[in-house]
Amino acid sequence: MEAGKVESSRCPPEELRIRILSFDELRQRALSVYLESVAVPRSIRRQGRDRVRIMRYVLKCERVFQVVAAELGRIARLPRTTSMHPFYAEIANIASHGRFDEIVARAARGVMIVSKLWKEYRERILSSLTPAEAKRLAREFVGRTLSVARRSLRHAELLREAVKALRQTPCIDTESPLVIVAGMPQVGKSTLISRLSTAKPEISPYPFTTKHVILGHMEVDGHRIQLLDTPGLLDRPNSEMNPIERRAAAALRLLRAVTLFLIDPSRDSYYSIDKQLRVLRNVSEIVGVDNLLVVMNKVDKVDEGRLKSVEELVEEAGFQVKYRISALKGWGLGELVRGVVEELRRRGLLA
Ligand SMILES: Nc1nc2c(ncn2[C@@H]2O[C@H](COP(=O)(O)OP(=O)(O)OP(=O)(O)O)[C@@H](O)[C@H]2O)c(=O)[nH]1
Ligand SMILES: [Mg+2]
Repeated sequence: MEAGKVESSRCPPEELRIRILSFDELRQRALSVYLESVAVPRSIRRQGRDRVRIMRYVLKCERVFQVVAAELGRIARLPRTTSMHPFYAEIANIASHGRFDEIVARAARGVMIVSKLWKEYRERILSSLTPAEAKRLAREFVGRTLSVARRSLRHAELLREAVKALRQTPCIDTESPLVIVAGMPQVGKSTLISRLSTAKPEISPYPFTTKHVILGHMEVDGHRIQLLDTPGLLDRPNSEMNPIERRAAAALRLLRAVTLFLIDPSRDSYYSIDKQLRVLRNVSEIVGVDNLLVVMNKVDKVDEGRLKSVEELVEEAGFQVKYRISALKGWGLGELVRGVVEELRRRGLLA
């Protein structure tokens, strides 16, 4: 890929479909290949027993080198976040505490070092005068190679988390229209997504039920529209968010979309209206007030008086409730979908 060119595909890179071994797993593999018996070619066998024994150490060390270099090489070939779409780069960095590229680079350095070591020890073991000397050098080589592997895999755990998080992130086509559903935990985002789209996310009365962004599709007038369910957001700055909230914030910040902000107006809502309005303000700062539609959900639970008073509070905060819906009962969804399509058109995101 050219320098500075960003991956145009919006899927997590294919190369991420690898399993990353821990250092202990790699050491076990390396030691078990070292202990396996090796067949020495006939040409060497003619050179006498000592030569055969020396050659066995060369072949054993070669296998250890191959196992370690292959494993570090697989990591070293992972794409850097700089070549990923910014949304996927952010998902990788959230899980790896911003160290994804550093860990990949560390593995690449590890490959270089073990390759150099192998070149050096191969010569030295081959020139051993006795099998005892070859054995000592072989052990030294294995010890040094494993210590490079240990250093190279120091933060492999974080990389494993990042690969897992990326694999759990759906392919989002940014050339096609996208609608993001956001709001505090428990306002009914997943219920709405499951009503409107092909996605069937988990729904429960516990906050942070949704932990990753989830993509669904709906067909309207022959158009395929993507709907993205997001984890709930709390009222706090990005630096204090947990990784689950940060994934929602990343979607809002880095994907071009129309955002539906859901409010739960009920008296027993999980979070107060005050808190929900503070989060609304934060979200509007991220996506821009023009890219946001405020939607009142759960209207099946509240009387008209309560709805009016919550709407007034929303207005006092500088916003306007555009739609009243009940995702659970399916109320108001036709009007909401028509409004969303209109909004996508207005913003040039739909033909
Ligand atoms: N009465 C009523 N309950 C609803 C409505 N929509 C959602 N709920 C309930 O609210 C609870 C939370 O719903 P979810 O869809 O999981 O909410 P969420 O916003 O995705 O929650 P997180 O994933 O935790 O952020 C569930 O018990 C739903 O049944 C609605 O329109 N009316
Ligand atoms: Mg949810």
